[in-house]
Amino acid sequence: MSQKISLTRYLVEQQRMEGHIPSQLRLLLEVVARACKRISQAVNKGALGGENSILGTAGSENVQGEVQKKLDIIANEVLIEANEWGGHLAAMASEEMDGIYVVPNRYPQGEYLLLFDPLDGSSNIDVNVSIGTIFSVLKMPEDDRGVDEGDFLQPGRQQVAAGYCVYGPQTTLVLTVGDGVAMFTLDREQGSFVLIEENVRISPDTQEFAINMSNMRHWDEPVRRYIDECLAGQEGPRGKNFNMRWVASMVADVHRILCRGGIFMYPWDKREPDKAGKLRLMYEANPMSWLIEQAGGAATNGHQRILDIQPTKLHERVSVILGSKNEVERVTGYHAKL
Ligand code: P6P
Repeated sequence: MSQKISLTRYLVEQQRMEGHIPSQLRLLLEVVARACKRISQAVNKGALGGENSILGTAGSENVQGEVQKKLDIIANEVLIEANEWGGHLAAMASEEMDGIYVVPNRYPQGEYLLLFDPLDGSSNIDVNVSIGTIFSVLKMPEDDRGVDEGDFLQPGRQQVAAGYCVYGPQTTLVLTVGDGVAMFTLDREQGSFVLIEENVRISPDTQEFAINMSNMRHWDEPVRRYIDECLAGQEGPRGKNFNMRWVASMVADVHRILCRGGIFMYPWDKREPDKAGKLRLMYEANPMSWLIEQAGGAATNGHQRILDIQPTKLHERVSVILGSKNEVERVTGYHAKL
């Protein structure tokens, strides 16, 4: 039987043999993985908590103006508590927190910045559909002044690690440190993440698109053209039929694309023209775009590579078109013809 490789062993090998990651980053990623295990346990409880059920809303809103679910707050607290004392981080940023969280003085400060969406797709929590944690790691800029929000405003190409943990039929952690994409599934009997796939590759072509079709009347022309052509099927200009999926949980849609190809789009639309898009650049689009590129796919905002976008705000939003390279390039090309 082939020997099971744990996340710990994979990271030690990335540190020792590939020279890809220093020990501080390896240790940080181990802590994030342990936090995801704890979140997975909380998610799996569902309504079993009785009157202390972790389902339902927390009666508050986050900085995005979105109603917070109890699990959004629980997951955020788990990630903060797990990561603040280890000495790897200078600060953290979360979809669920207005400002950055600077590591308290009582703990040693490290050289990394951790950003996360603690529980992406939380509208699916109460109906038992896959959700997930998305994380991104940046290095502190090289200077000796204290950490502030400006230190986080780095383009996605500066990431040193990125990944997500999807809480679905399996709890699977997907990670890149710049040496391709590896997938690890949680072995609950062992209590550890076990390598199931490394060097994940996405086919450059696909017949499957993911978009929220209910927004069709609000889309810009290039997106409408692309989807209309997909819907025209083999009698249309594409000469092939397409399938559609939309989980309304980015982690689940991106995981499917990493597993079998596809294109995911959450484009700008005219409902709120001043907003670049719905999804957040720093802790959703950037980590997912790096994973997709590391697996041979592409990710743009319709006009430029997402990883080259220079952020101006921590909770900046962005239009997202990512997945199978040839399809992303086609949609981006339609935008260029505007
Ligand atoms: P809609 C979840 O709230 C999320 O941020 C992404 O995970 C998901 O792809 C998208 O929003 C779903 O948006 O408008 O379809 O509910």
